[in-house]
Amino acid sequence: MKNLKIAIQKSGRLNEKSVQLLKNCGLDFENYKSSLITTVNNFNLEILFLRDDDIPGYVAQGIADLGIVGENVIDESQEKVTYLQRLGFGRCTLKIGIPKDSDIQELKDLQGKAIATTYPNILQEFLAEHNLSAEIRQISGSVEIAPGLGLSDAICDIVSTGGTLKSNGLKPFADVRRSEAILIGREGLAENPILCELLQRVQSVLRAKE
Ligand code: PRT
Ligand code: ZN
Repeated sequence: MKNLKIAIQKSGRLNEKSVQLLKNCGLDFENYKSSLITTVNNFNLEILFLRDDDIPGYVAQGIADLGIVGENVIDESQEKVTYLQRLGFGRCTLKIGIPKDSDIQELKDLQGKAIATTYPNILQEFLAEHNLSAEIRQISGSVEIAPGLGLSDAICDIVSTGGTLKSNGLKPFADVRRSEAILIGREGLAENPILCELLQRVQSVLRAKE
């Protein structure tokens, strides 16, 4: 039977837990940091190590059959993929943060303001849901310093402990969406016997953790 390919994050916050989950499923593979693809010795699976942002697109295009990636990244990508299993790690919330001394008090005060983010699509959807229009300033990182530099009135970024907001003179203002790591698949994969076996193993690993 043809091997399936699963894409996981090469390095970063989801890498270690993704590797651990696959190992806990009984999969035997070398976790080479330098190679971008590895074959599982005892299961019909190959593992691709990618930037997380590329995972939804690879799966949507069928270059990878499966992927492990944060919901925030899936939503932002707007790619069409199937949710197979919520994985319970990588939990965080995409939030709007404002300077500690900001005069923004209610959601409607965001009207016409500038908001810096690396998540322009999710933010646009959130603003539209609340009938707001704001200027979305898309930047590629270090979003939390934007208000201090006079680049924006607010930010929209991932928060987990809140420490980064605080140390940049910001406070959480509104929750945009929660996120956790998800096992995704390309469309039309549902009946695949390798996937069924893998999914059963993943679910029993998750159950054992409860
Ligand atoms: O290199 P690559 O593109 O693959 O990785 P990346 O740098 O884009 O992502 P990475 O590794 O930082 O995060 C991967 C995924 O982990 C994210 O897409 C989220 O789904 C999830 N996750 C969980 C987080 C956090 N927690 C998190 N705290 N992603 C980012 N952060 C950052 C956040 O951007 C902010 O700068 O941590 C800072 C806030 O943390 P606190 O604890 O100070 O609030
Ligand atoms: Zn990324």
